[in-house]
Amino acid sequence: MPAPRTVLLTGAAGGLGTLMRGLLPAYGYDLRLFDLTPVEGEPDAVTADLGDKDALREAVRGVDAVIHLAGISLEAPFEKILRSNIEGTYNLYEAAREEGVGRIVFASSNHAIGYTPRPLAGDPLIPVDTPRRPDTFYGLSKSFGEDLAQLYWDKHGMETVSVRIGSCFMEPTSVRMLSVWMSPGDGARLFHAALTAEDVRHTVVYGSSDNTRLWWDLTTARSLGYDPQDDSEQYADKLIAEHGELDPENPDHAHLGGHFVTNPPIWPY
Ligand code: NAI
Ligand code: 15L
Repeated sequence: MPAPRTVLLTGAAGGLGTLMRGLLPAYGYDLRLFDLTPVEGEPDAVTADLGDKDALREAVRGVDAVIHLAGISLEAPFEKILRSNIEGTYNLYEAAREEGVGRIVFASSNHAIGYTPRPLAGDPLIPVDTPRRPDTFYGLSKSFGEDLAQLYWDKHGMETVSVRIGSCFMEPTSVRMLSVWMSPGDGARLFHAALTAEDVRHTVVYGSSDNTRLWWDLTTARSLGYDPQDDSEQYADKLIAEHGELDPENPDHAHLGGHFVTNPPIWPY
């Protein structure tokens, strides 16, 4: 596959989309933007719902690849998750198939495996082939997305890198995030690797920086050429002084998905 240049970024108005709009053009990408919400300062962005198949078809026409970030990013009633994340992701894959787009980078989430016990000191890192254990309907939709990606590789030869993102924000804000944080710079490095690696078929990777307190195995991400540069450890003293160390008896601290297991944040719209 020739290196992609024109890339559709869905979810461009969101938190991660905004960070990536700032960082990815430096890698030489020409971004086409798509979101339900207008993208500030971007009059050419497509403002449409993932349920609008015609808009999606037009948006993917002529692009080399898609970074699919759009969707509900927290917990919500099943019917809403069904529409935006399950049907919406299916609509995107169908549009991409019909228009001959060869590569998708899918924003999966750590919440596809959120019920997995988080490793304690001395335990092995969590591998990418650990059984999926979604912690919410939201996590379930990411699990669906990964299976959809596998189906579209097996049946149609469309490639996907499913990135099980940890927490991609400017800084980690909890002790859990010391383990799962992905700096925005490393996020852009990983998306670039996922867009340009050869023969990815359907590859699942974890999306985080090279954190000292890492819970999962970054080998598969590194095999795409990802070379993380950041480590959350610089924030550890401050966060631990504020919140204390994780308590393995507390269910929020005992599972990879953190408080999504017991009391997930709810999508406000
Ligand atoms: P966000 O909630 O800030 O952005 C999501 C964007 O998707 C919003 O701009 C929203 O308008 C758009 N959207 C929602 N439903 C839509 C629909 N039906 N049609 C078109 N657009 C729609 O979320 P964030 O943090 O930017 O995350 C982006 C993606 O990455 C999401 O898929 C999320 O699940 C995933 N992710 C993010 C993580 C993070 O740390 N930021 C961690 C794990 C996964
Ligand atoms: C996610 O999947 C969410 O989209 C994001 O808002 C964070 O909550 C992140 O996981 C996390 O686990 O910190």
